Amino acid sequence: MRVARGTLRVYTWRVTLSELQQIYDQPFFELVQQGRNVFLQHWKHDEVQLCTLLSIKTGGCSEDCGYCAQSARYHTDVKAEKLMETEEILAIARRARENGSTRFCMGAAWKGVRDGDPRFEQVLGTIREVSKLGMEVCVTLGQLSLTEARKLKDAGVTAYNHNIDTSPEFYPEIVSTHTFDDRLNTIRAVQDAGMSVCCGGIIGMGESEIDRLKMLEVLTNFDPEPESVPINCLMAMPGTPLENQPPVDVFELVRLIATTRIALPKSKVRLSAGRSRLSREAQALCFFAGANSIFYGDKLLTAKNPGTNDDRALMDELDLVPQPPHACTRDTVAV
Ligand code: SAM
Ligand code: DTB
Ligand code: SF4
Repeated sequence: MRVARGTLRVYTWRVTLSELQQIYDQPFFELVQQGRNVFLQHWKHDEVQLCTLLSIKTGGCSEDCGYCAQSARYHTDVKAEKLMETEEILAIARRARENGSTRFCMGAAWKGVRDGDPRFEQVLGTIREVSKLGMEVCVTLGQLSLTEARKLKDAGVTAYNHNIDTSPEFYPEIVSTHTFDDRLNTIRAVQDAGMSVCCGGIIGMGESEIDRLKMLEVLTNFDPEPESVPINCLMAMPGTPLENQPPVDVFELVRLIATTRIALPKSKVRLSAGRSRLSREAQALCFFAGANSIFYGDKLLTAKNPGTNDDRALMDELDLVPQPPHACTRDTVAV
């Protein structure tokens, strides 16, 4: 049953695994309709957040995440590069803002960051500059502790992306160089520093339906709930252990998006990696079911994304408009 948590903050609702299963197993159109209704209760019906993603440090990562082309352990097409300079990043961030993005997300292929490391200092300097542009600033730099999290917040980060990626049980099948609990500890540090958490996962790695729902169960237990939830479909990257995974069934994706929307009504649900393989109609169904954020730009970190012209045309055809920065749900006050 639903349990109200907290008395000082707005009430949040914890959804159990069996409730998630019941939601997910509804007849398809009932599920999609419920997702739509929950979405309309909390969000402007026609707004989609446009996020630009930039890989500021590509490849050469020590970790062995089985889906990732940036791991140094696999022979992929990705070459290791050094950390980009602030000016170069700033120029791209300015262009992203001119193109209508309201969130700028910078990703680094690192196991994590340490206070005192000159590269971390360099990233803090970059964030200070990017945050002056008025977009939401998100970074994904791997593991950190409270010290680094506080510094990132002070520099101007609004959200930290750190995905749990799948269920706790399936996680060790995909990654051996760090644990699911390591991921949770980083997320806790981000929350303790007062940053928003962007946390979601990947489907299509060989996990079961129950793994996907267990992942959602973990996300619904976050306190506070994640500000945004990226749902990535695996981009099967040549050279990685998961290179031969078949594509995700689109109706399974829509079911998961609707279930996420219902379980986490106030989170932005981001239709993330894998959009390049979805038809316009499939994407429209994802938006209808409750997705309200996308990565906007021809490239994700290393993999393909739909072109900006195609995305602009799709938004026009569906009468969707970009969500302004720092938008929040109807029942939440911006701080
Ligand atoms: N190194 C940091 C980390 O692991 O948190 C930040 C970058 S990492 C590439 C960010 C996220 O991208 C991963 O957690 C995963 O969800 C997603 N991702 C990476 N490769 C992917 C792929 N091939 N397909 C779909 N999502 C992917
Ligand atoms: C997230 O959940 N998806 C983005 C972002 N957070 C960093 C990354 C997708 C990466 C897709 C594979 C690639 O580009 O290498
Ligand atoms: Fe490294 Fe992140 Fe890729 Fe894992 S997902 S190999 S930690 S860049």
